[in-house]
Amino acid sequence: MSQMGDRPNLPVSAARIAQDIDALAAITEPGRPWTRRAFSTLHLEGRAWLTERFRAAGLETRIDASGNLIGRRAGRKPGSGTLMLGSHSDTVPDGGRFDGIAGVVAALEVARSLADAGIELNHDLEIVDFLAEEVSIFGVSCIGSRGMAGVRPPEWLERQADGMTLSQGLVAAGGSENSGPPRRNIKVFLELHIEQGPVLATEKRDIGIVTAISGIARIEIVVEGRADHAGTTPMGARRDALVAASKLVLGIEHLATDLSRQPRHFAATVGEFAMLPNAANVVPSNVRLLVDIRSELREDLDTFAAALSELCTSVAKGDHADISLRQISDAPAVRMDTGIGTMLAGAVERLGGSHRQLASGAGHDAAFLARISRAAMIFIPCLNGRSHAPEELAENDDIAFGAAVLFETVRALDRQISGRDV
Ligand code: HGY
Ligand code: MN
Ligand code: MN
Repeated sequence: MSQMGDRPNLPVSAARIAQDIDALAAITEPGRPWTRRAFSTLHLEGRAWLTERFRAAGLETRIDASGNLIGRRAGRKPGSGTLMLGSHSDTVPDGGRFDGIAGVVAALEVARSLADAGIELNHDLEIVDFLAEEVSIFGVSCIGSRGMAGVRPPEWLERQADGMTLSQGLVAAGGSENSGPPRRNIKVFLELHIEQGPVLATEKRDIGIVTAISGIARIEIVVEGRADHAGTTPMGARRDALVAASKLVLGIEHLATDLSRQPRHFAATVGEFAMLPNAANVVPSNVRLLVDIRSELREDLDTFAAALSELCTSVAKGDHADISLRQISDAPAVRMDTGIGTMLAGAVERLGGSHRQLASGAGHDAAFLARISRAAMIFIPCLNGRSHAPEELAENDDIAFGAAVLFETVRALDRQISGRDV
């Protein structure tokens, strides 16, 4: 964790970063710190606040067709292409103040600090708050960044939640159902994010240089049993959907624990679970589970998916349940740009910090930006590696140090990348 006292003055303002983090954290569902879900009025309120801060930094603001908030400053050499920095400001329910938000605020601080220093880049600069990076009410994630990359599945537009379709949600967020062609001419995308794991904090490193972002697949499982009277139905004559689903949950945990023992990242979680009719005196008739699967290697995901299908077949037979599986999303693992990773490491060293490489078990918008530009990420430590929980905590000095690394790297990239680079 950075000891700011023993370092040169950073080219960014830690105080401004702290103000922005606190101001956004105040925009949350009361009594549910911190909850600012995509497609909610609170998210729109947070967006309005960010828009004002982007404009105060001298950025032109717009919402693109995919619902992303973009602040732009034209470069000195038109046609040189865009250097883009950003992350997301939506949260999981009862989540943290820093997941995504630290990256948006750090990116904004880079834009402010460049202006303060009178530095005019050759390239256009864009600061982005991506729409719905977290698994949203529509059950899918990275909606804005997939749209920008031109890979948002068209069938997602009809997904329903809270009385609206995703298409309507996009329009309400200022976008449109037609995301348009993939963005072109983004030369580099950089994202700062909290690690959401324990490595940097344990090793007392300032920065993680992300090597790869795990693949993420999500599979919906529906278990159909039969509603019956809880008092009169003999135990041997039931088709209890909850008992069958519970065997699936334990089997999934067992399969994933086995696969996680290999020297590469693997995890699987049943994070959504709904049962019907959910009444004390009725044998459960239906359970819906959403399985979230993370793998650094495609073959591990395929191994897990095959074993999951066998597990469902055997539980269906043993528990007289009908079990159906449906793949909801399947994003492959993505490697980050090694050349830019080296530049980021150089910036850390020039600023007197320590760094190490690590893969990301968490998904990020950078995984989709990597399809249309060179992409790289840095992690900053978070307390005890906790995230997606109110206990999530990143030190402001660590965010500021990460913002300074981005500031130095943007300047180096601007000098290094000429118009002819791809
Ligand atoms: O779920 C994730 O990996 C990310 O935090 N959205
Ligand atoms: Mn995030
Ligand atoms: Mn998250």
